[in-house]
Order: sequence, then C-alpha cells, then structure tokens
Amino acid sequence: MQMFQQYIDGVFEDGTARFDSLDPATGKTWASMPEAREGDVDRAVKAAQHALWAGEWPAMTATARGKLLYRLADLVQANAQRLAELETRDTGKIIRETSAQIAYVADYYRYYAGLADKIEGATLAIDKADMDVWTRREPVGVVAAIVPWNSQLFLAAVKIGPALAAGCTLVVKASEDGPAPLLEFARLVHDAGFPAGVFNIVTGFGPTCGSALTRHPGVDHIAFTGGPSTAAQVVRNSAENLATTSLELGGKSPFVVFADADLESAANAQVAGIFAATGQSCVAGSRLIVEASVKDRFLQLLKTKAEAIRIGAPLDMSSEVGPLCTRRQRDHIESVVAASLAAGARLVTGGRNGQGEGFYYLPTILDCDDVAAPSAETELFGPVLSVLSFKTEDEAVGLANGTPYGLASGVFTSNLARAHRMIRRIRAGIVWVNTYRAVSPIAPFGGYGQSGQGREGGLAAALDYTRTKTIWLRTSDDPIPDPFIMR
Ligand code: TXE
Repeated sequence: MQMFQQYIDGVFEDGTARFDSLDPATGKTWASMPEAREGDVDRAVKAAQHALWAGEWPAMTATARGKLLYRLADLVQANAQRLAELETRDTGKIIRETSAQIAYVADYYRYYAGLADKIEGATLAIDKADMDVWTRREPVGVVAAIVPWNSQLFLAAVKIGPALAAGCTLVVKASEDGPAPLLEFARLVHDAGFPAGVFNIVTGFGPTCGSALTRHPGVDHIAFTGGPSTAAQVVRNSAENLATTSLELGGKSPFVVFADADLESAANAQVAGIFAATGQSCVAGSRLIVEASVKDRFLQLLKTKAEAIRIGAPLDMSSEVGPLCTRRQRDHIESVVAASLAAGARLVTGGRNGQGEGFYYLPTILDCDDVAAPSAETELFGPVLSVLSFKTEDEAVGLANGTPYGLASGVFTSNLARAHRMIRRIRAGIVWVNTYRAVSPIAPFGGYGQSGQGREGGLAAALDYTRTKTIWLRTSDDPIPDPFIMR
C-alpha cells in the first residue's frame, strides 16, 4: 500500500491520524493518506504566517518569485505522467485526460510566473500640491486554498499560481477524496526551492480539517472550490476571521443548440461537455436545450455516440469514460436518476451502474421535456444529460437562465447575429459559442449567482491576491499648518 504524507513548514510528515483511499475502479483500498486535524492545521497556518513576514520570502523580488514559479512549472511538466497516473489511480479520472490536463497545468504556473513582476501599483494625480501619493499592491496574506476531488492539480493551480505570484503564502487543503496527486505535488514545490512555510499542504475531512482551516484567525483569504452548501459553511466560518472569499461552485450549465447549427459538431461537443471526466466537471454542459424541430435528430446522434463510448479501466489509454470518484457520488447519481424517471423523465440511454466492483455509471441521457425532473435542476456531477426543448429564441434564453446557477454555457448556431444576442442575454460567467469546455490561463473563469463569486485565471485573478497600500509623502519643508484641520 502506498503511503502519502502532508507537508508543513518544509517538512514531510504523517498527520495526526491516517485514512484509507479507495481505487474507484475496483472499490479496494490502494493507499494510506495523512489526516490533518485542528493541531496540524494550526501549525500549517502558523508556518504560513511566519513565512509571510519573516525570512527569505518577503525579502524576495517579484522577479525572483517568478523564477521559482517557472522552475515549479518545469517540474510539473517533467513529472506530468507520474502525477497523472496518481490522479487516475486515486480519482478514477481516465489517464488520457489526466495526462493532457496536467501537462497543461504547467502552463498555468508559467503564466503566473510571468505575471509576478507585472503586478503594479499606481501613481495618483493627487489634488494637493505638496503631496506625492502612490499605491503598492501587497500580498493579501495567508491563503487557505480548498479543492474538491475532481481535477485537484488543476483547481489548485488556479489558486496557488496567482497567490504565489502575488507574494502570498498558502495552506492548501486537498480533498479527502483522491488527494494523492496534490500531496505528491508538494515534493515538486519543495524541489523547486520555495522557502519553508510558503506552501503547506494538508488533507482531511470537512468538519475537522476544512472547518479548522477556514475559521483560523491567521487566514486572510479563502479560495474555495466545491459544492454550494459547503461554500455557505465556509462563508459562515469566515465571519470568525473576516477572511475574504472567492468561491467556485459548479453549475447546471445550459448547452443550447439551434436548428441552424452544425449538428454533428454540436453533438461531439455535447458528448465532451457531459461525459468527459465522467461528468465530474464544474462546467459540465448537463442541460441540453435543443430547438424542437431538430430534437429527435440530435438525440439520435447523441444516443449513438453515447452508446459507442469505451467505458473501461481508467489507467487504460483507450478508455473514454471511467468510474465516478466515490461510491457516495455514484449512489447520489443513481438516486437522482431514479427520482427523475419517477417524475416522468424518459430514458434515452444508460440509467444504470456499470459492471463490476468499481464506481461506474453508464453515460445517461434523460428526456426531461415538460417534466419537473430533479436531474434538470440540480448539479449531479456525473455522466447524466437532461434534455429540454424550445421553439423560440426567447424560450431558449428563459430555459438557459432558468436555474440559480450561472457558471458556463454553450450556444451552437450558424447565425452570427443570434450568437451575439445569446451572448448578451445568458447569465453565466462563460459563454462558449460553437465550442465547449475550452480553458486557458489567460481567460478569467468563474460564475454568476449560486455558481460563486470571484474569478480564477487571467491577470485579475492575480490582483485578487493583493491588497492596496496607499502611501502619502509630504514634499514640503514648511511646518505642518493648523493641526486641527484635516488636509
Ligand atoms: O463537495 P464539498 P462534495 C458539487 C457536486 C457534488 C457536491 C458535493 O454537485 O456532488 O458538490 O460534493 C471541503 N469547511 N461539487 O461533498 O463538500 C472538503 O473536504 C471547509 C461541485 O465532495 O464541497 C473538500 O476538500 N472545507 C464542484 C472541499 O471542501 C470543507 C466540486 C469540497 O467538498 C468543509 C465538488 C467545511 N465545513 C463538488 N466541508 C465543482 N464545482 O467543481 C467540506 N470541506
């Protein structure tokens, strides 16, 4: 059995306790993880606080921080295959996807490495003749970065990269489900040469580890990705330390197909949008909203493609869909699909567990037209597509905006003017037109409404890890006049 360790103040160590990690493809234990409790979290936050104010890190130039990040990026790239295998083993995400995604994670670190010395303050044209006034962008402080099980290296990179570029220090909490790749990533941070305490990583359970971290008085900012109810808990906890928060909470993203679209291309994008990562993606296009006149044709295309998907062992390069990460998640999907069928949804394909002991669930399509199916309303985080149809553009917009979420959306049409109208009218942080599931370190990422607040990716994300200090310098040699008048 493989043993993993946590990393606090530059030292690899066991946690207060340990817990087993299951291989989602077999349901059997394959590794032992360190479980951090309140005491470990406290030491990690204190190490991050110390590193923020004392020693090498605060004295380092932004360019030097950038060089460390470049080194980290190179190490991620050089170790991408090994990290990918660990992620695949621990979460069940297919190796085809993890190896491509982790190689790209290196580019996120490169992007933020380059930004480190481009975070600038401003000189203000102040309305007082004897004052020079300028601002400095200083690190926001100690960052608690909390990630869920899906794409942990990726979801952590969009927090770690900008935070380190801005000069912050971090305590990362890996998900208790599938933490192996992120715990292993700590070795690369160590090898890159970041000073002790700048980056700390623990894993453990929400009530004992996550809660201790988000309430800790030494935490200044919480960057969270996960479910909306946990996010609400995190925000409540932040009332104790008054940390700022950024929240990325997934969605129920609409995938709108007009009759004039290239249906073959749209069907491929829809298959990728809902069945890639076995549907465990915050941007999953889980609500197909298709023009009624092409609905049957489009559903037939999707059914054929869904049934041709190669479901298999995640470490097998030919597998296209693997298991869900946990038995809990598979059971949740099973129950929501059952409730949706009971509510009147029509099963187009799938709708049952895969073979064997692993946590497999077949790619599933549910026609939910004219029924109040829970699968069409709540995020499932699994390979289940709910289908709705429309007759007019207004109806399409109404359906697209018909949930409290607003992370991503897709619009498929060959009508340019219509595409622009839809871009304006859809309430979501991302609109993909005639494409889906494209990401880049250069492009901001984040949601409206229940999908969260704050943006990851892009320059603005690095600025979110800073706060402004305003400096007033009096240039006059004359004595200060009347002390009782505010100048
Ligand atoms: O996520 P949680 P879960 C959605 C998806 C999924 C549902 C629940 O619909 O089915 O949420 O998933 C840590 N204080 N998404 O239960 O609980 C936890 O240990 C601080 C959408 O796995 O939100 C883990 O590290 N932290 C999605 C992280 O929060 C706490 C990703 C996320 O776990 C905590 C995941 C607490 N009190 C789920 N309790 C997306 N958008 O990508 C738990 N945690």
